[in-house]
Amino acid sequence: MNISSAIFDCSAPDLDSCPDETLPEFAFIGRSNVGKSSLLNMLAGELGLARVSPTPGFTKLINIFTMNKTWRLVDLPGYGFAQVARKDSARFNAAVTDYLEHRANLCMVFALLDSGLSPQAIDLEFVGWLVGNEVPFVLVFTKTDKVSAEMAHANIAAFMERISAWFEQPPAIFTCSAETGQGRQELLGVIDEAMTAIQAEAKQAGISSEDSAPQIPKETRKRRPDLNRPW
Ligand SMILES: Nc1nc2c(ncn2[C@@H]2O[C@H](COP(=O)(O)OP(=O)(O)OP(=O)(O)O)[C@@H](O)[C@H]2O)c(=O)[nH]1
Ligand SMILES: [Mg+2]
Repeated sequence: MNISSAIFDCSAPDLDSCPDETLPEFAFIGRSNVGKSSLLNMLAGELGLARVSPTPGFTKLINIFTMNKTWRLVDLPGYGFAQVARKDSARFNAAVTDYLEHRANLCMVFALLDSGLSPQAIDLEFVGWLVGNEVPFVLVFTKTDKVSAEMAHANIAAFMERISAWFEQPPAIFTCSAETGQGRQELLGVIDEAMTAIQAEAKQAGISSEDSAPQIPKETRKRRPDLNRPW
């Protein structure tokens, strides 16, 4: 997939301030500093699109970018940043959980984990939350340029071992580096595949609307039972 245009749309403090739900969205979530904003820039092919910082807790709003005029990337505030957690007295940012639970045009979440770290309690807790709330997600292990392939492999295997009992079918796993661009084609492939499925869904919905309610494929319904997609 080629990215022909990447445009900053808006920064929203909460779900109600997000733009209309007409375009499919793909969101990045993970611990503060894991590399969400950097990965967004890497996929977009534009270094300065989302703001990156070595200071954890840098992204504080829901930042939305429109890609190729047809879908959006969403940079979410990270979790696990001590000061934010203390102030809000909540483990995870309420605007983020609200967005993940209720955004009807959310197609896929990229749940980011640091490939250089052994399984972290807060990441396990968050992935458990995604599973419990039936949010569709893939796992993306970041910063592969900073760690040996053996170490990354061991950390990924340890994480998968910890979560394996939660699924019949484990989530797809990807690795990436915002420094080297590793993983870019694979992650754009996830978006491409989802967009193709959505286009098919929309076509089917259009055809079937003459004599019955728009049909959402069974697989999609299974993932998000209450989802009422806008397309
Ligand atoms: N070596 C290396 N550094 C990275 C990579 N991705 C991000 N970083 C660095 O990690 C730091 C945090 O990156 P961000 O992209 O701002 O992380 P974030 O997850 O958006 O962080 P918050 O907005 O605070 O939640 C920055 O100093 C980045 O330059 C990577 O793939 N490789
Ligand atoms: Mg950020």
